[in-house]
Amino acid sequence: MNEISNRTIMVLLVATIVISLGGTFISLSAVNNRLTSIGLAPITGFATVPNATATVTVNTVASIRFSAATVAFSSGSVDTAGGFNNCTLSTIVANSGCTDFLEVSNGFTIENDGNTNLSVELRSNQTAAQFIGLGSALFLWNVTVNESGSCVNITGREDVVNPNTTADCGTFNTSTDNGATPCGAIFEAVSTTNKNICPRLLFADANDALNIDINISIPSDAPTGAKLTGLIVTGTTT
Ligand SMILES: [Ca+2]
Ligand SMILES: [Ca+2]
Repeated sequence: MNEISNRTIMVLLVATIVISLGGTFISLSAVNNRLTSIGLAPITGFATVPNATATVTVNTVASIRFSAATVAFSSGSVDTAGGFNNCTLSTIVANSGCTDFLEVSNGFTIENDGNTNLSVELRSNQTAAQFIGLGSALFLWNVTVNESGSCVNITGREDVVNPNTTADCGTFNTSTDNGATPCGAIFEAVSTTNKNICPRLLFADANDALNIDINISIPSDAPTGAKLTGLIVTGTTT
């Protein structure tokens, strides 16, 4: 004998209730007609069935935060005595052509701490020239997934952060990505207008974080002094 599906059970249950209520209505109508015909008030009250319900509505919260919000290379200078014209500071590879600056091995991390998937955009509040004070300076960024599978596109393909590293290219599947370029430049110049770095950053805590690494090149003739710049991330419900 075939098992009856849940769907079929539900349909039958609904049909049974409709028939039962219909029968009650017909019976009440007959009684009321009879009461009215003999000058009595019709039945207007209905028995109430006590019940209790508990309801909880979880509202959608779009929220994103920097879980690692500071990169500080401290102070230093270009190693001109060593023959370098530029000092390159990076959160991915060792500094190069520099003296005294700190090695920083972790960039920024952003995390989706709400309960809805987010499209993520990133911008810098300064260009390289504004940040370092010289047009030949470089200020570059790179985005990678901090937890595997954190960022997907609308069809669910993973590792679609942009710009990304060659490490992300290995999982690219040409058959499911409509021929789009799998990997951007490893580092690219920061943008002072919003750039989408992840079409859909997931919210479940195990897979909800992105890395933003930076690379700064300081020419030997850059003006001295403390330099400070900011990155602004925007998450939009998708
Ligand atoms: Ca996480
Ligand atoms: Ca989360």
